[in-house]
Amino acid sequence: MHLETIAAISTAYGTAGISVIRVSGNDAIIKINQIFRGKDLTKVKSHTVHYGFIVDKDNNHIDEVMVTVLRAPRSFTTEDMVEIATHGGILVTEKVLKRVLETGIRLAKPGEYTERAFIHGRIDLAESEAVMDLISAKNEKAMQLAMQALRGETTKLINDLREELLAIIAQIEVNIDYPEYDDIEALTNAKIKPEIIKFISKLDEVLDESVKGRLVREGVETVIIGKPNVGKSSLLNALLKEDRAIVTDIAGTTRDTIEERVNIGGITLNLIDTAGIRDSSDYVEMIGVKRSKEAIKKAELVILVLDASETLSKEDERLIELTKDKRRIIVGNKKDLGIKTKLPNMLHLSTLEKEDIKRLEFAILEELKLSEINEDYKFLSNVRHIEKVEEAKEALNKALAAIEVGYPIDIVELDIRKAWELLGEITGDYYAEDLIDELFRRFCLGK
Ligand SMILES: Nc1nc2c(ncn2[C@@H]2O[C@H](COP(=O)(O)OP(=O)(O)OP(=O)(O)O)[C@@H](O)[C@H]2O)c(=O)[nH]1
Ligand SMILES: [Mg+2]
Repeated sequence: MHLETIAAISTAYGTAGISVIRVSGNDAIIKINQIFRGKDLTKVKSHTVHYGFIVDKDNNHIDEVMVTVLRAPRSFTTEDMVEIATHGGILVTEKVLKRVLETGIRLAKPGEYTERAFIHGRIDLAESEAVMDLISAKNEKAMQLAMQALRGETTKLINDLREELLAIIAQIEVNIDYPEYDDIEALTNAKIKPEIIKFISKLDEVLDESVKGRLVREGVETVIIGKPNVGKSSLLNALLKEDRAIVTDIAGTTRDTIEERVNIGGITLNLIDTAGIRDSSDYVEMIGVKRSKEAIKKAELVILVLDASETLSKEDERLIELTKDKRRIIVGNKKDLGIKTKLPNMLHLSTLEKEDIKRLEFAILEELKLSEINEDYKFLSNVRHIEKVEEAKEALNKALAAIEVGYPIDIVELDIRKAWELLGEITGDYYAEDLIDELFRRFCLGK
């Protein structure tokens, strides 16, 4: 397939030690050779680096550069590639790029290098998206997940699932050609139906596990709530390991929500400290309390702080009730003052004790069940992939419904095939042009 030769600045825009301009396509080496003074690049071996100068039309030096030559197919795009390392600096880099484009090379679109790797079959769609996920990973775990997908583990998971579905389809086909059962109903009810049910439960498993993937990528919305003065802000500071929120012994110190990101065992928590909740006549505090309640609604994890050195108050009980359906951790704070309140699952601690904070961090990971995330790769972290699995599940539920009402087997088969195709859209075995376009344009320029 012949595609135009493209170029773009692949390093971040700004002043830096060096910048890299990437060129890819059939004419990459010949064209860059025309504006390069140094060795004859058309003659050098692949994967070698060469010192020289990029020159303008009058042979004046624009910049002193190092040029890497990568010959097809051993490059990121599988095309001939040249990477020009210029002196960092916006002006110099742009001048060199302008000169590169003067040779007739076109400016690359965002994600076009990765798109080419996909078009040429070096990576599949799921792997391309993993490249993007890797670039935008905000924490260690998200990075690990993207790396796993990049190594092809998403592809393997999906291909295995598709294989199973294909086996079901094959059974139907065989039975249409060589009927083992006298009537269709016997076949669908005895064989196909239980297999679809089993397959749906497998998809459910993947979907359940995938929630973790999303939490890892996007961070976990975590809200700290409790009565005034129980030590919520102290807890926020302890988790952040800095004095972010104001702590005083005056009830009602925190009046508005405070948001901070904190990294726990490679997981990002979007931590929100709230105004203490109580019935109040203070207008400002009332608004704060309202926000706290909203924060609880949105939260994926609630840390409910109680003062364990006192007995439970009505407000405490209300908060316990209010958060009972949430993923939550109940903290019994101020244990150094003596413990008067004990509840099942209550984690007694003091915000002043480093060891206690470590125990809390561990409890958070346990609660999110994210501590063992690496062991088994049975989930997806990319939102588009998750949606496709959900759609496949819908199609299979339709197939089941069709069996229920006694539709002919070839009608049932249509829905099963649909599910098979939908799963194929994850790896790009099935795809629409505009999907590909849209996906790759989300990349950054030069990738
Ligand atoms: N003894 C003891 N005091 C604590 C502990 N944690 C916090 N405190 C104290 O409790 C008081 C209230 O702490 P804050 O962190 O401001 O409490 P808060 O829940 O954010 O209070 P509001 O913002 O008013 O709702 C401060 O005087 C803290 O020093 C602890 O573990 N033990
Ligand atoms: Mg506070």
